[in-house]
Amino acid sequence: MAEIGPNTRLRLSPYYDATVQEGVVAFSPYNRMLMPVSYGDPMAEYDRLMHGVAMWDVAVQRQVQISGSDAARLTQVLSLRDLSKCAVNQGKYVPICDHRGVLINDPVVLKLADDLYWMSIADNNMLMWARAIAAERGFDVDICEPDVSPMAVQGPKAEDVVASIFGDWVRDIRFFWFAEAEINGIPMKIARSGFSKQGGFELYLMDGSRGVDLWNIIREAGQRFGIGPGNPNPVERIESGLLSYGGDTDDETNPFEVRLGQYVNLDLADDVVGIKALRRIHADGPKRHQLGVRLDDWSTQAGHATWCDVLVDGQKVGSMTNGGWSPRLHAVIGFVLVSRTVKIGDRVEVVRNGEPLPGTICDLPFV
Ligand code: THG
Repeated sequence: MAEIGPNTRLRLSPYYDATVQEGVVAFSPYNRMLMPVSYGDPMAEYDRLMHGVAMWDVAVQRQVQISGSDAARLTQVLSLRDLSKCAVNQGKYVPICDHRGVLINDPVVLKLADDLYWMSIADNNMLMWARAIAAERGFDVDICEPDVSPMAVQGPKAEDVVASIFGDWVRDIRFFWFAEAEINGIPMKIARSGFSKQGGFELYLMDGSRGVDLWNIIREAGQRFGIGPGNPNPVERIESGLLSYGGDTDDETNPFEVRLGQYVNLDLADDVVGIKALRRIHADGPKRHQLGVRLDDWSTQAGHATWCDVLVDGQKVGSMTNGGWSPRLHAVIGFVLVSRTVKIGDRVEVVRNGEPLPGTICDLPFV
């Protein structure tokens, strides 16, 4: 097998050796790191998430830490969602836009203290962005990427696994809230969150030298619940309607196009980056929208497809940004980003490997 590194531009996850031990067979680049995306048996990985419990190396979900007397101000200036009611130990899913109103990230923002925030980011350089905006505004903040590496434990049995290690108190953590925890001297935050709709927790490991130790503790405790490795599941998240920034968005996408309008507060102060552009876009009405597509040919069980042209009467109206076989719906399904003229129920063709495949536009989420 080819080796990776040593390389200062491609950082390794603290769970890397453990995932190799588990038999990882594919990675995807994300935030100058590698995210495991397959352990070689997609159906088993899907089943564990749906019916059991899976553990994911999501250390690529890096944290941008903002501290200092202007930390709350900067975090709000970067965020299109009102954070004034976000409590200490609470997280919020937040769209971040550039000055054009184009989505440039959709992190989970965690408030650790009145003057200390983490943005748990998707794949884009938000450290640089936060520093640039802070400097332009003259804010008194410190911004860094701390030694924090999330691991997700997801699925209907995730709570039992996490409670068996840390105690029953974790069952009381509310959705998107978090608490401090420790096991065998390994410091972390435990949040009820994760990139699936099957429930579970994210453990924000706060000591990168203990990654394999933490992996093994979860692995052993999860044994009797049938735990196994997995990753943010490419089909479950489509079935559930979860957006992948960069996967389903391009360099023109605004939050209203991709169903994030509910997280945008247009009455935020004018100094929020992108707010003025978003007010205009909202008034004019966005040009595209994200919907679902369900292909007719149920035998098309080919692998995952990305950014396929979507045609109506032979004319391109947008793209299927991501699609694949859904075991729950017994069909190939996908997200489409298409012109506003395309409506639910419309018949379209999705061009996959040069072949136009007929399908029907539908509402989201699929389930
Ligand atoms: N967890 C953490 N960091 C992350 C992700 C994560 N960083 C990268 C990426 N994922 C950020 N994007 C998302 C997208 C969706 C959700 C979380 C992060 C999510 N959405 C729920 C939904 O849409 O139903 C809940 C949103 C809400 O209503 O609050 O969970 O997964 N740490």
